[in-house]
Amino acid sequence: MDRTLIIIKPDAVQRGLIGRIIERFERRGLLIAAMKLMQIDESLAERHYAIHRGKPFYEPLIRYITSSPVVVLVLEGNNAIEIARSTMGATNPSEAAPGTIRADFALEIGRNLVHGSDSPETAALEVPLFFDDEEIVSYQRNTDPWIFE
Ligand code: DAT
Ligand code: MG
Repeated sequence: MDRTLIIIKPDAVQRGLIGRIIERFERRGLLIAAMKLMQIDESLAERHYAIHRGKPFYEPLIRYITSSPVVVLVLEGNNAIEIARSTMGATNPSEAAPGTIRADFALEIGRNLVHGSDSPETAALEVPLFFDDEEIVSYQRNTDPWIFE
């Protein structure tokens, strides 16, 4: 089973889209292993987006992600990383495929509603930034055999 870190970003929280975004992941069958509402401070934002430091959009990105509370989740499932990213759509909502979260609810790259880890290596770095081990719950659902072959 793979794990991915999802952030429902400040614009999504402010716009009342938390439930509709979580529903997209939940209805595909991904398992919610951890979830909380929190405020990202500057130090956490800088660690999470360290790879983008120095890029022209870095400062606005840090301001955006720290501007209001977010909801963070750990999702689990076979290919959870790719599946979550395909559910989210392309980074720029104007290029995202219809039916994806970013295409259906967003217009601009700097207000793209949701973050998802982009590789197993990234997920392994990102998950511990947001969750302690004991916050991640390991469990099985009675529906799992109907979702995972
Ligand atoms: P993603 O969030 O799809 O993994 P990313 O890791 O390349 O995309 O970038 C992180 C965030 O930074 C992205 O969600 C929005 C912002 N961003 C990326 N490229 C950008 C650009 N060219 N102009 C403005 N913002 C950008
Ligand atoms: Mg990324």
